[in-house]
Amino acid sequence: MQRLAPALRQDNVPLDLISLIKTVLAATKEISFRVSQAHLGGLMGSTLDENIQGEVQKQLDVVANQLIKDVLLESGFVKAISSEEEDTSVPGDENGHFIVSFDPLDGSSNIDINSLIGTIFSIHEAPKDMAADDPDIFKQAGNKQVCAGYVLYGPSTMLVMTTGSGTHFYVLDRTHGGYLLVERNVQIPEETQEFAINMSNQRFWQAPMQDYIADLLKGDQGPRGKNFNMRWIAAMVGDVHRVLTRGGIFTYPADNRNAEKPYKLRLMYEANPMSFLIEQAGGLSMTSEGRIMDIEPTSIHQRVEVILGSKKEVEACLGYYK
Ligand code: AFP
Repeated sequence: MQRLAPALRQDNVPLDLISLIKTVLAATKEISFRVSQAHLGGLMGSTLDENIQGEVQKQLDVVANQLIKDVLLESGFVKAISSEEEDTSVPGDENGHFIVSFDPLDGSSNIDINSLIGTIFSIHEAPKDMAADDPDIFKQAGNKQVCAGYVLYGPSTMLVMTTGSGTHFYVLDRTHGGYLLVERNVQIPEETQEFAINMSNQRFWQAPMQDYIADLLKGDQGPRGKNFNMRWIAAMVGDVHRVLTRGGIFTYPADNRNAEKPYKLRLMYEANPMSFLIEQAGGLSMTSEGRIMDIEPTSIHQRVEVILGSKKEVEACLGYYK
């Protein structure tokens, strides 16, 4: 099996980006170890703090954030970082070529139940004419990402990553401590009979999503003429990994639970990197109005509607919004 660096060189990834990727992944190996230690490491449960988005921070969230933040800021490759767990962007090296957005531990509510969690990251080139401490440095659309990926801390630790030459799967080989390529150019089947949505929010969705899901539930008796199965992991990394592996549609639609917060998922460190991975695997990643990666961001913690997965199923869903 190919090791990470040769696999990246085969895709003509520049050496400084390879070095940055290896830096991010060094932190994920440490997080993988800490996650596997669970109670033994004394890191279970919540801290007394909330992040800027009003969510209770778990101890592992804080530790994972600190690990990634430290390695990135010490590396010299990074001009600034932004994280789900940081209020604002954090300046790094003025001469750094890249900016990195990340969710250190996605799916925090799964930590206490020993279920799937992961780290999501998104890398852009740093604009040369902007200062490291200017938060506007992050106002770049997802279509300008040079790398995106996640590390899934499951029964095995898997890296799923793209640098724009396909989406590839790697597994962390604990015997030598490196990520090995296990599947190159993953392709999402165009059609599916599996959907992922938090059904408990059904009464809050807009009419088109209500109608779409109602038709899926009618199965072979309804207009779709086939039965659908449902899955919900409550960690986007887990749901997107299933979609990349065997197809499906995953959505966190707009809802009217809170008029000031119609969307749940974050653009910069959830939706954009996942969109890059999904599109590179032949899938679609959209809002009901257009392509997620074409959104021009207005703020670091911006939230967005997400409808992604198997091409034909995403198109079928979007058909209800026309
Ligand atoms: P946190 O990691 O911030 O707790 O949230 C995870 C997440 O943003 C995303 O990974 C899941 O798809 C979604 O929330 C789950 O949301 P529900 O709470 O509605 O199940």
